Amino acid sequence: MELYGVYLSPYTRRIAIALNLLDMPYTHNAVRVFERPDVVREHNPLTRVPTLVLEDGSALIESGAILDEIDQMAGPDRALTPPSGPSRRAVLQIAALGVGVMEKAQWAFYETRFHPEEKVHQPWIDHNDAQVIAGLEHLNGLAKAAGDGWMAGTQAISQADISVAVAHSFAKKVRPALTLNVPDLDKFTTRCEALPAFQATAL
Ligand SMILES: N[C@@H](CCC(=O)N[C@@H](CS)C(=O)NCC(=O)O)C(=O)O
Repeated sequence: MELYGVYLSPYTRRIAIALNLLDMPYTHNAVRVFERPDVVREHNPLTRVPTLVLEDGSALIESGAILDEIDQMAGPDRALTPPSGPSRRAVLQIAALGVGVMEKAQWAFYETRFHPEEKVHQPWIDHNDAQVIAGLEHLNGLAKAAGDGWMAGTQAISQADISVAVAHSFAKKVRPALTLNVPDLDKFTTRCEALPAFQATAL
């Protein structure tokens, strides 16, 4: 398998960490999609990462759909999102909060990255930043409730934990000026980032 995209992309990073946790070997193609769109377009008509190219040459796109397929390959006992029941809902909903934080931090970041100064709309940046802060504060409460356990109450690390920690680290990286008061989430993310599966994808 070949995973396209840099680890600064939180969507790419959550795929890489899932593959690492499941001991599924892959080659990492750290292509910068805005610099080499041709490399990505060859496999993904949308020219976006993550794109995961399988051994048979077929390409998977969209991180949620890719993770679903990875879980299918791993089987129900190892899947990072439980196949059914209340814990599946909990994992998916917490992971969705993480993905929402990723998107909002990305949009605030893109506003200055891709617009000339005179076209940057500060109220839109503020709108997204406020949602990043609200999302992370909510996740701080979940981290507090989880204590030394996992976010969705699972026995082992799940996709909820991966997506939350990746989102938090990404938000801190691309929105460094935000004032965040999330001590329990800080502790949780530090714990996740210390795991070998995360370390192998360091930002
Ligand atoms: N919803 C998509 C988001 C993917 C995404 O936004 N990727 C960014 C990099 S972080 C990208 O490829 N941007 C290039 C572009 O949109 O032109 C997913 O979860 O995979």
